[in-house]
Amino acid sequence: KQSLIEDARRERIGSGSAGPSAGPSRSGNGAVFEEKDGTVTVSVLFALSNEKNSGFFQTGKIFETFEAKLLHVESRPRRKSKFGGLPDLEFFMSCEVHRSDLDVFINSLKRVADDVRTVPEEKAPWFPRQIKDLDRCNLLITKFDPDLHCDHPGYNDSEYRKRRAAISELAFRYKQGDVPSAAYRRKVYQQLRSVYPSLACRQFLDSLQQLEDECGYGGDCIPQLRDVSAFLKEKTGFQLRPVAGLLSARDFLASLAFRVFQCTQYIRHPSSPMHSPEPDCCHELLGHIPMLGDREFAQFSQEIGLASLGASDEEIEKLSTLYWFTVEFGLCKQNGEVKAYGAGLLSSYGELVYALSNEPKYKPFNPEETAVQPYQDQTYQSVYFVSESFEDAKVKLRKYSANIKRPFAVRYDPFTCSVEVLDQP
Ligand code: HBI
Ligand code: NLE
Ligand code: FE
Repeated sequence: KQSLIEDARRERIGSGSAGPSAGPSRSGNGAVFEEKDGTVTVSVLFALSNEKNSGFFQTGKIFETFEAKLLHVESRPRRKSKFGGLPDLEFFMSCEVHRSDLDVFINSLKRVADDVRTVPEEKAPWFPRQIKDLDRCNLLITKFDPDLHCDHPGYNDSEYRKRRAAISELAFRYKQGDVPSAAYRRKVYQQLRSVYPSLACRQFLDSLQQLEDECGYGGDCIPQLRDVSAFLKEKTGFQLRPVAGLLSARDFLASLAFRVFQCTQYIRHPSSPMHSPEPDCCHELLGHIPMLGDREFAQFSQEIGLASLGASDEEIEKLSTLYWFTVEFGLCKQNGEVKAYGAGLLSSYGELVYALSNEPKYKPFNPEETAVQPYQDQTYQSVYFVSESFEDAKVKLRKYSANIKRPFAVRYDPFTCSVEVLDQP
């Protein structure tokens, strides 16, 4: 898991949108170093002209002389001002050197390479600052990929796999602001609809009614992402964007900070209509959309997203567990009865009925405890967390988020759809 995240970071360093002449995205001077038993980790950027071909070997010699231990190397062509000739190369190298050698090491490099700069270590993982940065939040998890897993119900169904590949393609090409239009199909609606009045929370039922009146829910066609997105935008400012499959928790949660919900568009295999371990359009449309049409719940969702920006991997793990037991599988009290508000329940007839039967174990929602509750995503949950109300869950989550350690605070500016980063003294 760690290595995927690392890959993504590298990918981002390599694909910085500023173009090939700009340095890696984390540029700037004034190095911050990690100190370990007399050695320091330093990331250094420099350029080598192709006219003096020996530059590469000379820098290599310097690394050798100072016994610099290489940790990471990247190169890329640098745009040239003059016409013709091979482009200069720009290098990014991280290495460990002896603390006492550092200044001489850098000065030696300056004699053989151009534009030598040291770059600070990252204080926190990269995160999106603007809504269009979500185009780079696209790290997919291959967990439920029907092409790769022979226990997926669609594995032996080549028609199904072809259709999913086509739908994925649309999501890969999507850029923030595009208007998507993949066709939906439907199956599960009537069966779930019949049990909602007794098992779903009030907010869900209100929203669903509006979606039936205004968005074609319950009709002959599966509603289009575009129409549902416009509906939500009006109700709570949430908008939808298509995604090809399961995203990394970090990228998925980051979108929520911008009131953007990443929606899968393929449908579950017809052999298992009443439960699917992976999200699909039934899950998004029936489980998530009605809840995101509720103002209080929309705010709750965005707050989880904001808390995730730049958080450590351990905190992301906890936040995604919280998300799991609230947004996906949450129960809440209403007029003395327990009702479902979690999307994973509201889109699975099988689990919805199970969760509100006498069988499963209930625990009161309490973020510290909920965040570390182990869970699995293959079949029904063995425990559900019940909150007193949404308001109560929101207040508790806010208190929990305030305790997450980050070297900065974030604030969402709805006018520019951007996150402001406020450095903490
Ligand atoms: N990706 N597309 C998609 N949909 C999800 O619901 C989703 C995801 N990635 C991660 C994830 N959910 C869970 O880890 C949450 O608990 C964050
Ligand atoms: N189990 C849910 C369903 O069948 O709709 C999907 C859960 C996705 C996390
Ligand atoms: Fe979901």
